Amino acid sequence: MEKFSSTSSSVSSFSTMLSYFAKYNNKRTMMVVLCIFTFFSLGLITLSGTQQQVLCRSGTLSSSYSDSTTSSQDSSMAAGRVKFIDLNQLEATSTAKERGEKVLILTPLKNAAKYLDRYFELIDKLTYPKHLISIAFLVSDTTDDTVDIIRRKADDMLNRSVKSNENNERNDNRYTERYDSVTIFEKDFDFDLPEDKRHTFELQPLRRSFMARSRNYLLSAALRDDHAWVLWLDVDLVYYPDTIIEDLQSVDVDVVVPNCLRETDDGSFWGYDKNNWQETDKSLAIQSKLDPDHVLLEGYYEFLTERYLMVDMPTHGDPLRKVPLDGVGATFTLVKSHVHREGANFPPYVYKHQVETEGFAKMAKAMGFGVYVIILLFPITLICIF
Ligand SMILES: Nc1nc2c(ncn2[C@@H]2O[C@H](COP(=O)(O)OP(=O)(O)O)[C@@H](O)[C@H]2O)c(=O)[nH]1
Ligand SMILES: [Mg+2]
Repeated sequence: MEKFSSTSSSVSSFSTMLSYFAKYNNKRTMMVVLCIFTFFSLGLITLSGTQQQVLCRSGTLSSSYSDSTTSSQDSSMAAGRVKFIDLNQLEATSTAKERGEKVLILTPLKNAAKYLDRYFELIDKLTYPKHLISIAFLVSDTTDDTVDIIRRKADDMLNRSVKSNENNERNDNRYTERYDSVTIFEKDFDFDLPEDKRHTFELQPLRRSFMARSRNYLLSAALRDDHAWVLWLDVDLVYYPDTIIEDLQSVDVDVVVPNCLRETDDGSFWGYDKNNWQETDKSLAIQSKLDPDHVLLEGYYEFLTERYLMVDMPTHGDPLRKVPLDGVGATFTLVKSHVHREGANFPPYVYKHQVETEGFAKMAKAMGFGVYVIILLFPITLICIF
């Protein structure tokens, strides 16, 4: 509005000048004034256009296909620029928070509307600085309002007001409550299993193979050059400690998972994630006789693997005691981003008798990375809906 009124006042003073010069019949001077005026008007119009574009962009949700299409159209109009990014500077360390290292939270979703309130509530309680957190979703084969709910939540998370510190100063990043980014990717695989068949033994390799494809899609679409950490987080958790990111980072290993429990009807807690395990001499002996395409699964009586499951490991001692693993789930899995960047992802094919998350652990180990669990039940414990 301000800009518009200043432009219109220039126009009116210009016509006053014109009539003045017309009155005194000075054609040459009129031409000079006309040129100067045209020059300044064009400058004003260009400037106002640029500012509007910047204003529109700040505070918008960086999600949806159409949003990104618009921005790529914009950038295709701009002149190309060479980018130089020194990935040697990208580190994931035990003092990530102090060093301002960015964390990318990745969650695959399918008809997840009923879990999203709690999911966002828990993330919002995390003590890791919000401006260092990006969240990305891959929504597949979904018929409920998952995407709309995320859009609404994300709008708040990206545009909420900035908290002031004690002296009412608002210019310090440490006081921002806004997240770095929230991105929703949608990709259907047309894979549909009836709810009562989802966990049947025979269908697990196929189901897990589709999960692997979803995770790889999400990872390759969302990982930016400034993300130092990747946190795989399932949507259906009901509790985890606020400091869990810092706690897991403090043990400073390539891949780390916390223990994961579920609460039973009588109020006691039981180990949940059977995908966290160590190989044993017996399990390796069994595998040596198996067809290479045979997929092993935990928690099914149909085939006993003889592995040492994390849910059966003793839960006492140092709160941050770490135990090496050979297989992991992805209920809550923190990965230094270089592990993924160097090529460890989720095999949708059979790799060393595993697919998806346990296959990822096997791949990471084969590449020489460390894979661990922090075993003590409290404070690093999750309680999952099952
Ligand atoms: N993209 C995608 N996500 C899925 C699919 N099935 C489950 N999920 C998501 O993957 C995560 C783990 O799924 P869940 O059903 O809890 O697996 P479980 O804990 O092994 O039984 C959750 O965040 C789900 O919303 C699927 O077919 N496609
Ligand atoms: Mg689950």
